[in-house]
Amino acid sequence: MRYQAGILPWFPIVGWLLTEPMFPELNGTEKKLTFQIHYLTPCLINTGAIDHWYARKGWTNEYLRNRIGDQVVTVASTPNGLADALTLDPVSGKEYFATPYEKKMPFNDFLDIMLGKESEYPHYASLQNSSLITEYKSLVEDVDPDIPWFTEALGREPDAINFWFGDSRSKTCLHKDPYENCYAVVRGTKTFVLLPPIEYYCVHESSYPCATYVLDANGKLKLEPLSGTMKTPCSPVDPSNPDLERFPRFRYAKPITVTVREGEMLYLPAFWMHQVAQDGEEGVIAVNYWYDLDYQSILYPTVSHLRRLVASVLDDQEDLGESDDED
Ligand SMILES: O=C(O)CCC(=O)C(=O)O
Repeated sequence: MRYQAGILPWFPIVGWLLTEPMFPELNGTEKKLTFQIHYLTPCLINTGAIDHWYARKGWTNEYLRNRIGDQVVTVASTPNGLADALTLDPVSGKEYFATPYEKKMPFNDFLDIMLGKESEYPHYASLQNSSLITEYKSLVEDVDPDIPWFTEALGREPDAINFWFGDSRSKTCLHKDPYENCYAVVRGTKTFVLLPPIEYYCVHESSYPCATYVLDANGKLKLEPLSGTMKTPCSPVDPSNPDLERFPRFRYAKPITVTVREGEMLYLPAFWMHQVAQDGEEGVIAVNYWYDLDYQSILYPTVSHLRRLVASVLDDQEDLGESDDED
């Protein structure tokens, strides 16, 4: 884990002081993990947590083709590889929160693209909504049904298990989720840029009208505004290359860059903002477990309050304070 911020290295010390009296029955590693969950800091687990998964060695291209090659899967496609992102429509000159074109294709054709076959647009198998259990259910036995120590610590089962397969042309824009996230990389490398919820002020979130990509008569992607939909809150900042003239509040942010390599897992607490890039010669495969947020805990009201405070000091952003959409 490479820290760009100065605050996180202190957390283990504070964590040790707090967990020592609180969890006397746990050993050192368990204490650290328990602290991470209770005190909401990300944690890179690089101690072979998923080495026992069949997927680690077994998900070769040949195996994937045999198992799911003929299956039709949903693949997200946008001209610039950014999905659910603030996008300038070149036709109207307006900015939209743009969702991707969802293409249905045999997994074999998608895999060919991941292995280098030319395609006009980036392709990313990033369906979510528990995609491992729906579209990729033939692979479900190859990973654990949950992360046992995490299930035990939270006292509940995962809400969703997602399968991700993409390449360096696709990137996930800065956003946050109301989920506790255990994110395991099976092939390639993912790079997360992280910001804690307290830095929400810095990311210039605003509400934008929605549009989605569709195919025009020539098979080209074009943006189609979605009429009658609510505006969607979204941050326009690229935290790995911020434009501080346009987004001056980002100068107060202390982004943390975490590289998650093959066989490693990132615990990403709920509401931490994250941008995700990826790199790998034969594409990048990951499986993640989303655990529902404990809405009874202090976290949800605290983050909502922070959001309202920020909205109240920025005169043009009252609607953000009213929004309950935490994505
Ligand atoms: O891997 C990605 O591209 C995005 C992952 C993500 O945003 C998440 O797990 O919440």
